[in-house]
Amino acid sequence: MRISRLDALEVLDSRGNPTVEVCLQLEDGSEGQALVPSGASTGMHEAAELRDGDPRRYGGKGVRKAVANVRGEMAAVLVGTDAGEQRALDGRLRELDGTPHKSRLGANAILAVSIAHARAVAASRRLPLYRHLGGDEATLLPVPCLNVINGGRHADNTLDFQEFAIVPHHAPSFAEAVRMGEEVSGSLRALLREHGLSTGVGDEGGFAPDLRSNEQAVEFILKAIHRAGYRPGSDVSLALDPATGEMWGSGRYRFFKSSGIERSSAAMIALWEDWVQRYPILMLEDPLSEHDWDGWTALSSRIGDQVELVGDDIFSTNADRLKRGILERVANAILIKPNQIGTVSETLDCAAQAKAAGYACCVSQRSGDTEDTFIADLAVALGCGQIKAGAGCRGERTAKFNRLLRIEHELGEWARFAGRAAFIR
Ligand code: 2PG
Ligand code: MG
Repeated sequence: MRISRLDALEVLDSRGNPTVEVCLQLEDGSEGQALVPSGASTGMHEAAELRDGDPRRYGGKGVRKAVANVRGEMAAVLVGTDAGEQRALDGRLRELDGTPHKSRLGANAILAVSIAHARAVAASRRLPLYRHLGGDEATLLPVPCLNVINGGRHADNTLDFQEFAIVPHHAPSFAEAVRMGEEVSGSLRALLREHGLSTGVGDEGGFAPDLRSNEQAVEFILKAIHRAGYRPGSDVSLALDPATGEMWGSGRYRFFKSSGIERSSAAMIALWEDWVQRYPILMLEDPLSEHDWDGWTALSSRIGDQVELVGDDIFSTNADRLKRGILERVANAILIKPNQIGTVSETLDCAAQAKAAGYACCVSQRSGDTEDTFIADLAVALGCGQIKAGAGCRGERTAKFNRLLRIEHELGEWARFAGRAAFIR
């Protein structure tokens, strides 16, 4: 089956920034489309997004060069050739780019082609994307982590920590978990209103109130869980992504939005030990910076048996970095973001490596996202049981939840819900 057409254009992401959309067609008429997301709190080792840098358009954020690379160089090489296996296509794209971080053609251009290819081949095989990528065993629906309070680089408020999420794990199905999550979210909205706080939302759809402290965000969420009729810890737990890479500088962590106080790595470790004791935290992502490997090792040995410690920036969905992490006993889980590495097959390989080492995987959105639902299918294909896709609010976030609701519906009695067992502790 040959690739008959490859097209691209500049469209918008949820922050109103330009991003790449690709459409790839096969000679049997099957078609795959893809839009790529973009992060705000990015790791240093992520694959490189290609932006135009022309200050006269979108403040330099245009992606016309990336689009031109798809329509020009990539189309010239791929159109008319056998669509083949995903791995072969991704290998060709990497080779064509020729740089370690996909900076020449742009990881945004490469990933869009890679995902569009996966979708076109799935369509040609008449399979849903999750089954095309994950095979017949792809029947496990992930537990959704709903990011109900936004801070850090994702909101203009007083919170240093980026994501305060709820994890409705004690549910019989994905649909029921989403319902529980939305009910807690509704209680939280009411609580914030009662306290005269803003219920406007941040980049990932969670509320973004000006609170006194990061702890207060947790306290509000725990109250909201109770008010919605659920038990914190037993029915609905917490997941935090403080994204501490954004707080890091000169070997210390600065609480840059609240107090301005700086803490050493040891003091941050003490803070997390305390929080994990006090609050029902199931998942703690990027509790330390990607530059603080020693801190990560120390933290992992201290609380790695009590909580899922997820490496986002430190691993950047990169199999080599994960390998080092496994050797140095850093974290016990990895965040999987396709655009951190830039192709579908490298994303699948990284997740497979994590699984083989006994690490949990959580598939994730980016803070600048789109209506593309690839990560929903990816989570089911991997059978990893965890996804973070923002709050159940804002179209680019609900698109993922709605896709998972449809997958669950389509699987019918074959569908299984991951529940608490998907988490490492
Ligand atoms: C994160 C992400 C997604 P960003 O840090 O995990 O929630 O944020 O896309 O800004 O890196
Ligand atoms: Mg993160």
